[in-house]
Amino acid sequence: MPPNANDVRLSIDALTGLLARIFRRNGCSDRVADILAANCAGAEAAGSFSHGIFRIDGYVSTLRSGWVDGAAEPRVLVEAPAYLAVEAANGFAQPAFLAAREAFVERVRENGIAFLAIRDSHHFGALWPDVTPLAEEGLIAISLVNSFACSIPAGATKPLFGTNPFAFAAPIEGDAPLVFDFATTSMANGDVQIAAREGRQVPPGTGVDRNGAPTCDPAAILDGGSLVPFGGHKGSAISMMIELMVAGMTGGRFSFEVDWSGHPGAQTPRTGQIFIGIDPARSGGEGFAARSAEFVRRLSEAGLAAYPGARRGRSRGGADVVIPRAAHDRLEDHAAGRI
Ligand code: NDP
Ligand code: PYC
Repeated sequence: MPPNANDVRLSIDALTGLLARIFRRNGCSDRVADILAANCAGAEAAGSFSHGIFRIDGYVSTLRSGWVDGAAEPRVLVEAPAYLAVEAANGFAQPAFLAAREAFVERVRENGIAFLAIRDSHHFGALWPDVTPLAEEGLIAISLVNSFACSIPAGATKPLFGTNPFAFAAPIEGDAPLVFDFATTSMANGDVQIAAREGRQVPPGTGVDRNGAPTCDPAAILDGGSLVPFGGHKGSAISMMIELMVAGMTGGRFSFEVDWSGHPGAQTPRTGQIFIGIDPARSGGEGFAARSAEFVRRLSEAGLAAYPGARRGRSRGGADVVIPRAAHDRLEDHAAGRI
């Protein structure tokens, strides 16, 4: 169907190319530009709008502020047979992960399980593009990232945790991997920003204002207020674990240690990221692949129209992306250096 006059339709490849031009113009190496562009275009195409083209202004301002190094060269360190570390050197996390990916997968297959700890990295995207390809290769993958202090632990009074996303991917025999990936706050900070921009209220329970009073006004949450973890003490404990696993384990910053005040315009948290990879072919007993297929068949019988990841996995690759014309023009302006 043709888009209306206020929209622009383009292929994912065309959008990726346009975004890569923006990243290159703002100091990213060709490799980093291509990796970030693919992540961002993929998120936009999949409807993960909080980490799609909405983030481009933030990427540009953070790169221009000098807070992040768009051409950083990650260094991969073998700490133990099944434990790799990556020193991201103040670059983005996705290129740091990809620098270690082959060695990580080798170690997962050799040992049945491996851990990858990335430190001194920035993650400003969705995590599912990091973990889904691992499940497509037959592995189970978990990835965790912390961000910046904008969430009040359950029972506390001040923000300490980040929005701390949690991603999980598992292969399903004969079908798309099962993948979930979400912030451990009531809402991702990006979605609060989008709600504020569009003048929409957020649901009750999303956050508090600067006085600690519950509010549905996204601007009040962003302006001195705070998000809260999802699910009360349960989500709060998961967010707490993510701080420990990501910052504690990697040597990266805790969310409360992120201080970008010396870099006006900086928006990408400088923290870390971890991956746990498991080779389910090593599990004893009945094969995981067959068990997983039976599991999703039962989910369907129980009435679930699509398990998480199925929609995106089954429609992979082909469809065009439709974006508002004003947003597209702004991307072209960024790419041409007019803004
Ligand atoms: P959502 O609350 O939108 O949840 C998304 C996940 O839940 C997806 O895996 C989705 O699967 C699944 N899902 C959604 N609805 C249902 C449902 N009704 N039944 C079953 N599963 C469902 O995610 P968030 O808004 O919290 O996060 C959005 C993105 O933001 C994530 O990709 C996350 O990584 C990213 N993020 C990144 C941060 C960073 O520091 N880099 C910080 C915070 C968030 P499906 O897509 O298949 O429907
Ligand atoms: O949307 O919560 C978010 C977020 C934080 C850092 C990157 N994205």
